[in-house]
Amino acid sequence: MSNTEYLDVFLSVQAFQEEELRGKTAVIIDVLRACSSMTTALHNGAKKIIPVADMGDASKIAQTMDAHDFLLCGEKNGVKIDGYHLGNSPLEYTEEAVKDKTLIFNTTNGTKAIKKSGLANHIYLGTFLNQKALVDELRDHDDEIILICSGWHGRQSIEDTLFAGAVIHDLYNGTLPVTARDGVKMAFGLYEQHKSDIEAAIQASDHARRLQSLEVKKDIAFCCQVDTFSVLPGMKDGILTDLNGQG
Ligand code: 3SL
Repeated sequence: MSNTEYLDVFLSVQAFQEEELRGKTAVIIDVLRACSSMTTALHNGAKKIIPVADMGDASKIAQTMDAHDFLLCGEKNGVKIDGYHLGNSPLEYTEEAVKDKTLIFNTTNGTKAIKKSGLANHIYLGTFLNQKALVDELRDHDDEIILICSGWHGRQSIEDTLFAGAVIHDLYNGTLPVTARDGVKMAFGLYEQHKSDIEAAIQASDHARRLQSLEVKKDIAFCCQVDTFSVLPGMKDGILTDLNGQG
């Protein structure tokens, strides 16, 4: 990528207005754990994912579907929502659990970021798990790309900003032009500082501490794996599928 005018980073869901994404390419980042769970689910054969903003929308969609075809998935305060089939640990999204199912997905920050990006021309999910698949796709784009860090309740998160920095590092082959935008420079700088041990930086994050208190420590190491899957989760008409179709 040469033109620095065409890349920016928003550090949380509350850091942008929907109109700012009109006609652009949006990458939704929620490393811990929503995007990692959805990426894992598509790799393991989930038919499609319907991200929703809240439990009410999830229920309305579920009522229109055959009970055998869908799973209600997601969390509130990091814990599986009562009455849902699955929570938000990527380790739950096994082939046995999700193959050929439609997942109705509702989380605290990640699915809200997806829904807020509806005016974008292209919407992808980005995680360390599918980093190369995402970067390979972005290299083919000549439109404006916005990396959207889901963060936590409007605040920035180290894990999401680090992944944005990893994508920026790859897109610019490790050398950032001085004309890069502030958010791009911040994410790139954070990545340069921690690229030798990403997991250590994320294990020391605010969100990792929240997850450790919920006894889901294994999720953190899983979400820090790089290029584990070749899936490219992409949105069309409100539905996420694997655009690489390989799973
Ligand atoms: O914020 C979200 O969307 C979730 O990823 C948060 S949690 O990891 O399930 O707590």
